[in-house]
Amino acid sequence: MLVTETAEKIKNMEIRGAGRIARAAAEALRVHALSLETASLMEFRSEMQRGSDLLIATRPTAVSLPNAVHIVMAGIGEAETVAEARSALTERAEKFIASSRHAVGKIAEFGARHIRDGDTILTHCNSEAALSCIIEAHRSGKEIEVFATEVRPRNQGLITISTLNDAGIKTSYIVDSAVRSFIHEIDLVIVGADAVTVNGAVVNKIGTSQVAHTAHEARVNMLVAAETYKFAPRTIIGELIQIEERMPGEVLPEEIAESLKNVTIRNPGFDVTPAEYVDLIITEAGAVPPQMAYVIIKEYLGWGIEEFHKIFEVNNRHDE
Ligand code: RI2
Repeated sequence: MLVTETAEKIKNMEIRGAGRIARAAAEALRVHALSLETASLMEFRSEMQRGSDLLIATRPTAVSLPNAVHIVMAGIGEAETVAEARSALTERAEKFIASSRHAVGKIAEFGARHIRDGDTILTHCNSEAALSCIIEAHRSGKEIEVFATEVRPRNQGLITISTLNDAGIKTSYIVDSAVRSFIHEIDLVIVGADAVTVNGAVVNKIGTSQVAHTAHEARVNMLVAAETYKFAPRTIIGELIQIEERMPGEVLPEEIAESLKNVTIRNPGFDVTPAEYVDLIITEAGAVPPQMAYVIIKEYLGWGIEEFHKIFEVNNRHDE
């Protein structure tokens, strides 16, 4: 079953990157909807829900994942037959995947305009959206250079330098702790995002907030490239983004870790960069200051506070 396989691949990071996991989840739900053999709408609904829950549970931080699942699953809402539900779901999944790819293209176009000829850019982790801006600037003829971090412990920096190398962009590869040593050679920082909260804080790969703090201190601008489906609606009602803590084995080999009885290995995958360290968030809807996060959540994702009131009302009715 593709949903189980996809969930496993997202969990072990064979499929990774906030945008990619969102598209993979939408595709898994599409195939699942097509392959479910049942004439009962109730059974269809609950099987699709089971698949959705499985996908969402794989990685807790990237909000692109629940947002994609929610967008696709909303197709079941009005359906009166299995055939209607199936066709609405597949149509929504296809639309989401296409619009996600289109969004990255738009971000590339808008983001590249913020990169000047001669700029040296620093990026952290491996973000398709952030790299698309850099590659588009290079493609349009700007002479640019990039500094890319290693990104311990999973070393996503290796994917970044290989992509930049293939694009023919001059790149320096540095360890994460070398950012401050090189910040005076940097004109602009561009990173991606796993989630953007309603107050404009950016949740991204561990180390991003250190990069942002260093850039802020050195007065280097910081751009975040993030599709609108990376904004987190539930932060409107005070929910916090859960920071994924991954296995200690990613940091140290188990035999070493086990021999150090008094040592605990902590391995958070993400951190939070406050809005005041972010100059602009480049979305497919345009470049916006982080303070506009609520507008993006409401206008582009369709989640205003009214939506939550409606949900609360329905839940209260059920409780009575
Ligand atoms: P795009 C990644 O998470 C990184 O934190 C990256 O910055 C972010 O997703 C956004 O990536 P991970 O899956 O969607 O490597 O821009 O933990 O590709």
